[in-house]
Amino acid sequence: MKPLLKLHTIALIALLLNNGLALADTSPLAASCQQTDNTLAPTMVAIHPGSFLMGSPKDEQVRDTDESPQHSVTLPRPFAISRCEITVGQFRQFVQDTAYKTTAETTGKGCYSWDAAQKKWQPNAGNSWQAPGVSQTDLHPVVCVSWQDAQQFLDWLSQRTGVAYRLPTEAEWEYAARAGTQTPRYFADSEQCRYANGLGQEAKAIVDKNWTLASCDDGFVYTAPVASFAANPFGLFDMLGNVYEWTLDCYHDNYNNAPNDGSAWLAANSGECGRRVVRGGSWNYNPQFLRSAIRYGGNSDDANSSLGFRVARAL
Ligand SMILES: [Ca+2]
Ligand SMILES: [Ca+2]
Repeated sequence: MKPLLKLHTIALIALLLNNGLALADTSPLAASCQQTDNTLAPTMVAIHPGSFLMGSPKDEQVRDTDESPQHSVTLPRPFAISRCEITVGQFRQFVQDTAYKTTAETTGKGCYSWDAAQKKWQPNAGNSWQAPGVSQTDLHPVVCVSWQDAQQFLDWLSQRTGVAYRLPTEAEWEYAARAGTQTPRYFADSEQCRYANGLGQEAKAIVDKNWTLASCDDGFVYTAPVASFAANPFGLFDMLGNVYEWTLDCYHDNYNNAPNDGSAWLAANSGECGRRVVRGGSWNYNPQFLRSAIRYGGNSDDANSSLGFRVARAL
C-alpha cells in the first residue's frame, strides 16, 4: 500500500501547486491565513476525497435529534477550504471595493449581541461588522454578517480572483472539522483551551452563574484573532469555537434522505432555505456543546456577534 499512498500524496501536492494553493507551513499564524502573493485570496487547505460518518451517535452527550440518523458520506472529489475564518480585514477589502452595506446595517435589525449585564442575547440596532459590540482588530473573524452578506462577499471574491468561491457544504464542513476523528470533538476534552475559544474560566464575569465553563482559562472572553489556537489534524483553525460558521445548506431538522456524496442539501426533502445551517459553536458556547456534529438553522438575514464564515472552492 505504501507506494500507492505516496503517489496519492505526490498527486495532491501537484494539484495544490497547479491551483496556486499554499501547503501547511510554519509562518506566523495570522499571516498564514492570507496568501502573500494575492492579498485578496484566503489561504486554502486541500482536503482529500474520502468517507466519514456524518452526525452523532445516539450515545453522544447533549446531542440533538437533528444530528440523526448518523450516516455514511463519501466525498468523491478533493476540495479546498480556508484555513481560517474570514477576518475583519478580508471583509473590509470587500466593503471598501464595493461600498456594500450588510443586512445588519440596512434592515434595521442590527446584530444580535451578548448583553453581559443582562446575560442574554439581544438585538442591537447599532451593532454591525464594524462595531459588533466586542473589541475586534483586522485579524479577528468577521461577525455580524448574515448568510446573505456572505454570498455577496463570495460573489465579489470570485469576480476579483477569477476562482469560484462558495460556502462549504454542511457535509464538507463536518468532514473537514472531524479530520478523521469520530469523537465529539477533534481534541481531548481536557485540551479545550489549547484548541478552541469557548467558555472557560476567563468568561466567568459575563455569563450566568449556572453556566458550565471549562475548568481551564483560554484567554479570550469574546472572539480571538483567527488561528490563536491549535489546528485540527487537517491543519484548519477554529473549526470548533471562536465563531460559528455559515454553510451552504438549507436547514433540515434531521438527516433522513440526506445526500451521501457531500453535495449541498438545499430545498429537496422540505429544506427550509430561509434558514441556513450553522456549524462549530462559538466563544459563547458551553464546553459540552462544542462538538463537530452540532448544528442549527440560522435565518439567512440574521447577524450575530458570534457568527461568521469560512470559504470553500472546488479543486
Ligand atoms: Ca473563551
Ligand atoms: Ca469557528
